[in-house]
Amino acid sequence: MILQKKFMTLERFIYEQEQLYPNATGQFSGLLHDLSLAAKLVWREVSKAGLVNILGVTHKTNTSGDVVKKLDEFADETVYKAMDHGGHVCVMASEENEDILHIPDEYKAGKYVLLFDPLDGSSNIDANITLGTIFSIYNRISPGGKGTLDDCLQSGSNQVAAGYIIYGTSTMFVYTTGHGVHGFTLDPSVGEFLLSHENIRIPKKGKIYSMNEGNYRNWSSELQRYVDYLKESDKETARPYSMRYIGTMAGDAHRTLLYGGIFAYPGDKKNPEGKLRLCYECNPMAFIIEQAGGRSSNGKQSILNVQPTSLHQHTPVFLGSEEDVKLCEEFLQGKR
Ligand code: P6P
Repeated sequence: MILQKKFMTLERFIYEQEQLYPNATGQFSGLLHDLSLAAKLVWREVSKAGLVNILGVTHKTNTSGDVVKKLDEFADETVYKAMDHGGHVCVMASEENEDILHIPDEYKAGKYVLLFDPLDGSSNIDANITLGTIFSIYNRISPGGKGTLDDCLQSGSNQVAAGYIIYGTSTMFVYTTGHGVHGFTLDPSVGEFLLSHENIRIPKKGKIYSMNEGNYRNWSSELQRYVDYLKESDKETARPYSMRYIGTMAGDAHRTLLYGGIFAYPGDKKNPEGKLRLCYECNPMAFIIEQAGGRSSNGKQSILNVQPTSLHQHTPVFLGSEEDVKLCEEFLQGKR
């Protein structure tokens, strides 16, 4: 067994980060603790999904028209119940629920706002392919009492933290509070997330592109030209690129964060705004990628500068290595 250089648990890391803020009340640390507990509870079910009657569908569809799987519903309820009584948040919003989620009257409302996609990639559940939970944390902007829709419709640049839990070959908790990106790997034998990827930096340029080419015929000619360019041979620019795509944004974005390259879910002629949700998927992932030295875009500007107007709105999303996303934008804007 290779012992960690520094045996640092997520709990200890959160505590040490809090010491950097003399005026910290501990609410933010408490929020992250509760979120890490929720992550372990979801992991416990995800890791044995094939053994219990939790696979399959609920015969419901969510706001985005996705079929709701039993594990989706379990993850959604687990995150909400882990977060609703700690006094850290004043309101929540989930990709699985049409409206904002209020804190029960019997509990204190806190100063933070939590948006989450409880189980990203649920179309992959029955095939045992990587899944994720994605979250964004904001300061409340409403004066007090119950949180409001406006608390949830803040631009991504207002995020105070963002992260994801990825349920893959191992389970990792990856997050940023605006001071770099750090990854913690779950050690099931002790039930702790241990620091395994301190201060993750994305390569400036990669050689992997990650998008669903099944939609190629519906893409703009500019995007088609960009993808065709990546497939041409040119040693100087390390082309052709390899294509990797698992259909779980958390998994594809995590690989892009570590290996570099570009992940995209573009708009197309049928769905000009694409499929991915601005508030639950694109904002948190854009914050993480930019904090790791990468770049995000909706084709025109950083995802973080888009002002949400509705909870479940979609956005085209391009994110990854700075040089790769910049080149993609040049093609999209007709400059190449
Ligand atoms: P497609 C999963 O359902 C998801 O919301 C994202 O996690 C993923 O990137 C995308 O949809 C996959 O969509 O159309 O390629 O199957």
